Amino acid sequence: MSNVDLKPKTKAKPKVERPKLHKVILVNDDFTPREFVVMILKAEFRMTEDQAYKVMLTAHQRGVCVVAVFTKDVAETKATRATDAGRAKGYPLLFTTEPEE
Ligand code: TYC
Repeated sequence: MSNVDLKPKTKAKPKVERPKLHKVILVNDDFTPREFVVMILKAEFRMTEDQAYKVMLTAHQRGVCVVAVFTKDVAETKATRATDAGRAKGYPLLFTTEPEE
């Protein structure tokens, strides 16, 4: 029993970095109707009427509002889809993305 192996049977995993999340940002403009912005927020970002209205109003009053954070790919896809939905109606509605600090 003097030669019992007391070494741990599992190896410590080296820590890996979590991928950076990216913010989707709603930008205000003077032309897109409020109700249209709310509709897009509900459809593309699965928000409730109340959540969508608050985000729309914040962008309207302050110029921009963070909508949500996602992995880079998802953030860019959603921002593009939401922006394109506005363009399809002739509105200058804009969603941008930026990495979180
Ligand atoms: N400012 C727009 C209006 O008064 C509404 C609006 C809000 C548009 C937020 C874009 O990101 C936006 N009709």
